[in-house]
Amino acid sequence: MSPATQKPSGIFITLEGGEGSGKTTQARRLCDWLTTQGWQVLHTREPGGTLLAERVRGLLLDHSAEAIAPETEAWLILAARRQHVDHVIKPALQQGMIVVCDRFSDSTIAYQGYGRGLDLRVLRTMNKWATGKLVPHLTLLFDVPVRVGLRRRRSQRASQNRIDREATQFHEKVRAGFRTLARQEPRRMVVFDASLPLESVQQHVVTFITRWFKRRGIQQLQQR
Ligand code: Z5A
Repeated sequence: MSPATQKPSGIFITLEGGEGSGKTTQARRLCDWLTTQGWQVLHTREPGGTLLAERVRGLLLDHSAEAIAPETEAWLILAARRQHVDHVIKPALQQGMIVVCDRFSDSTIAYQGYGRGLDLRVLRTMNKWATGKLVPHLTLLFDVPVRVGLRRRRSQRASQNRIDREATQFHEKVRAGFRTLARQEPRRMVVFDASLPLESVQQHVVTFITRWFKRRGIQQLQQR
């Protein structure tokens, strides 16, 4: 059986949001907190997470490369996802770990679908194919006004990657796309106000996750 068809037993949490929403910072802090709680945690990201997928990430974000068609962009991201799922995410879940992933399939719907205008139905089918139908147990969406996120991003980095450089209108569509997804799947996707100070956002995340675990009786898993 290929790794993508085995039933996983760990917990899969993804973090999503637009540029400068703070999800990378929150992912790191969440992993640290989960580790102090005694969990075995894998922190990973998309595009990326394997040697091959990180190379694809480099191609995708390089603004000096040739122009990339939206369809090419989608195929590259999905190819990287399959590698990541098969070689990193599913094996970790099968070991009972908590996998915390910075971006996953919702980013494809938000960026390539709502942002670039590719057909959402086609992207959903491709996502299923790339993930072997793996869906996160929980997705934390960090929502921040585009101008705030872009300002944070610019103050953080001297150079901008290919997708950062898109017009504000593109980032607005991506944000609206994420918010639509959260409305469509409220049980899986939880929205956090990422314009709050960093420490407050982190506190909201920890409080939410603690309750989420409790509701599912997940603290028992920790004893295993
Ligand atoms: N992409 C796609 O198109 N389709 C897909 O399917 C997937 C991805 C999976 C990855 O690039 C790109 O790939 C991404 C979408 C596309 N677009 N771009 N660009 P990336 O990893 O370089 O970019 P990113 O994912 O957008 O995020 P990032 O650099 O990791 O930023 P972030 O996670 O949103 O924020 P951060 O690094 O945690 O914080 C940014 C700064 O803000 C930093 O200085 C923090 O200290 C500060 N910060 C964070 N939170 C706060 C609060 N609450 N207040 C004040 N300041 C804060």
